[in-house]
Amino acid sequence: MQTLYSLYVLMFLITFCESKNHHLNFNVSWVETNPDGNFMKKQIGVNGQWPPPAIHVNKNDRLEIEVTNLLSVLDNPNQPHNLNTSLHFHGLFHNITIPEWEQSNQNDGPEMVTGYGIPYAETLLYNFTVGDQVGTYWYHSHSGAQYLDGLRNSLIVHDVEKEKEWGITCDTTVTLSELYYKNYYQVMNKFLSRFNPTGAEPIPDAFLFNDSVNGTVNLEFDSKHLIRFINIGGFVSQFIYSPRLKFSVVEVDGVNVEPFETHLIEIGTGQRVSVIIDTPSEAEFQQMNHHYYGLQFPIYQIIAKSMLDVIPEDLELIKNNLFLFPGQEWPSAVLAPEEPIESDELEFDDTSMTPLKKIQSLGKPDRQINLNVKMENLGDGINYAFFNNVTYTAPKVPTLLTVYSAPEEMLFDERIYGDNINAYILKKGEVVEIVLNNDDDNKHNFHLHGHNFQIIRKGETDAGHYESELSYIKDYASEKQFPMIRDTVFVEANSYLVLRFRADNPGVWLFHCHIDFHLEQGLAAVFIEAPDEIKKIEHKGISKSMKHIAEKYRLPYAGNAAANTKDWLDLTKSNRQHQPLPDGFTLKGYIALLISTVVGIYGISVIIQFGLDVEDENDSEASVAKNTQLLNKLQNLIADSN
Ligand SMILES: *[C@@H]1O[C@H](CO)[C@@H](O)[C@H](O)[C@H]1NC(C)=O
Ligand SMILES: *[C@@H]1O[C@H](CO)[C@@H](O)[C@H](O)[C@H]1NC(C)=O
Ligand SMILES: *[C@@H]1O[C@H](CO)[C@@H](O)[C@H](O)[C@H]1NC(C)=O
Ligand SMILES: *[C@@H]1O[C@H](CO)[C@@H](O)[C@H](O)[C@H]1NC(C)=O
Ligand SMILES: *[C@@H]1O[C@H](CO)[C@@H](O)[C@H](O)[C@H]1NC(C)=O
Ligand SMILES: *[C@@H]1O[C@H](CO)[C@@H](O)[C@H](O)[C@H]1NC(C)=O
Ligand SMILES: *[C@@H]1O[C@H](CO)[C@@H](O)[C@H](O)[C@H]1NC(C)=O
Ligand SMILES: [Cu+2]
Repeated sequence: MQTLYSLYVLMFLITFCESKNHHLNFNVSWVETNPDGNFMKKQIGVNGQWPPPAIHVNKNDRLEIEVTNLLSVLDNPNQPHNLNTSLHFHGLFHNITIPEWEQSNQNDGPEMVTGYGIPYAETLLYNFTVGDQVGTYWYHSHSGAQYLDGLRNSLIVHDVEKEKEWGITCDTTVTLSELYYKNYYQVMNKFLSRFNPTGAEPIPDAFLFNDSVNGTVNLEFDSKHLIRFINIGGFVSQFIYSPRLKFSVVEVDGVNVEPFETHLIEIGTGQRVSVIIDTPSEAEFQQMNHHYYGLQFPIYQIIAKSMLDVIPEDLELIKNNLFLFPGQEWPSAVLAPEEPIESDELEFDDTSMTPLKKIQSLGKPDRQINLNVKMENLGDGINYAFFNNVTYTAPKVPTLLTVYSAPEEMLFDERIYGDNINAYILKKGEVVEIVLNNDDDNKHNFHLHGHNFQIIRKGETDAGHYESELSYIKDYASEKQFPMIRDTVFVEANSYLVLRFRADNPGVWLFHCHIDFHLEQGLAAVFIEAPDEIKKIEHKGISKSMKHIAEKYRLPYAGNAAANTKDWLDLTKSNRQHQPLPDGFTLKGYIALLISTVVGIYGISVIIQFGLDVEDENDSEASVAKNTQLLNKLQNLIADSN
């Protein structure tokens, strides 16, 4: 399967010598692709190839990646304007406190958090060491929802000793993602629109298995295979179900775990789960003729259907892929699962796993941060996502550049970072507890940059709010002694999460939902960790290549969130979210208004043609979802007639 897409850079050198420098040039440009065999789509590739290269390095290696933005309108005429790009290295800590590592927080990458995006025809250098981190990571654009167009792939940090200890002879990666036939800015325009008042997420056109379909994973007899599954998509969670060969989960999000045996894993966007398969000998294999599967060894890729608002009839939610043993070929038909599968009923409990390295629960927090998640419309009719009452609205100066430029005495004053980014200042060394209550009836998966965290509590679906006062008065003995640690975790619908980490990594770190649509709706907070240390260690400030970009494009690289360098507490010119909808203006009322507008312009026939429930007094979820879908169609109609 991969022969078509096998043009990638492989830099994995099994060497036992000291750390190595990997210098890469990434020319980022549009590439014609057809990953599912059904649609030619312009996607974002690197050096003329898509998918972008899988990066393989060893522990302690350094990566120098020079990224040049060549996203030309000539190569993709539907591009509305010049697009920025950027890279983020999901799961890597970029620890600046170790002088020998010589690296900057600027390498983390999200636009307007640690720097500016890379404009067309400009180049930015990312230069960092992976340090002592090992395992499965990935990189992706962090400019809007851009990575939905393919600028993402795996970043594997090999730990040669560990791989020897596991006794593996094969090590491969399988990425999971979704494919939209439209380009990301088109998808986003339609999504973040007053014609989509319920915030219904766009439905993917296809789902990919290692950037293709009908995937195969070749196995050898009598050997141990490591398979690193990564969800590099931007929306739905996916399950991998292997009814015949058992998985032994050994690594989750770069954290080695006590081997956990299962046939089913779940991987939300941003998450990684690595498994070992201990394969049969050839003789054993011959005996494995199953009453239903025969000698087929399926890998079912199951889409978490509850996350989709509307399910088109022709969208396959269970995809067939196969393990192939030597001599086997792709059969004329792959068998469906023996028992019917309902994705809503599947469960993979990550909290029941235990990290291999015994790290005690961090115990009583020094600091508690309460974040309540909700989705709501603002006065512009668009559906936004909020932590508490704030939807992340990018500041005028990237937050890290505010840290670099602020006077010493202002650094710990939350106000300078702006009142619309959910800024939280953390003190060096304190134990931080995030209590996240999800008031939305969808599940979300949250990712913290610069850290992984202990999962202290994870409520079941509809468990409601976590009683946060309890965490101070209860005895911590009831907590799991060695809680699970990872960097991206689900909160179930109408439920809660309690996470803890130690603020031992000075930097400006984004905490956000890894469903890219929700991030674009503003579901993000910014942790400004030990700003005094950042300023001291990174006294050189903005990098040469970033400064060049800022100067050329007249972008401010000093000042508070409003780019004010004179009065640090004057934020009058900062970016702010829209005003709320007027009181008593409900979602249903909003839909009714839209419908009457549409009727006004196009007449009732359009409504009838689309079967919109104008008189529908029923505001059940199903009816709202249906109307939303129809409104989307109407919006297209309006767009087409313009
Ligand atoms: C994948 O398999 C399906 C079902 O057998 C087939 O219809 C389709 O053409 C295949 N697609 C590709 C790209 O191989
Ligand atoms: C990147 O593009 C530049 C300018 O078009 C070209 O000179 C360079 O060789 C390209 N680099 C790679 C690695 O393709
Ligand atoms: C990357 O950073 C290292 C450490 O500071 C430095 O030695 C090296 O020259 C840098 N690479 C480039 C291409 O500037
Ligand atoms: C690209 O980034 C520059 C700053 O780097 C910013 O001024 C501009 O608005 C961005 N453009 C887009 C399309 O996001
Ligand atoms: C998946 O694709 C990557 C390249 O992006 C390749 O290295 C890997 O071997 C592929 N995995 C399988 C199972 O073929
Ligand atoms: C959010 O609520 C707080 C406290 O009620 C208030 O001070 C702040 O101005 C509000 N922010 C926004 C953006 O509405
Ligand atoms: C960063 O490095 C320091 C050592 O200087 C260490 O104590 C800390 O745990 C590291 N932080 C992370 C997140 O790895
Ligand atoms: Cu979300």
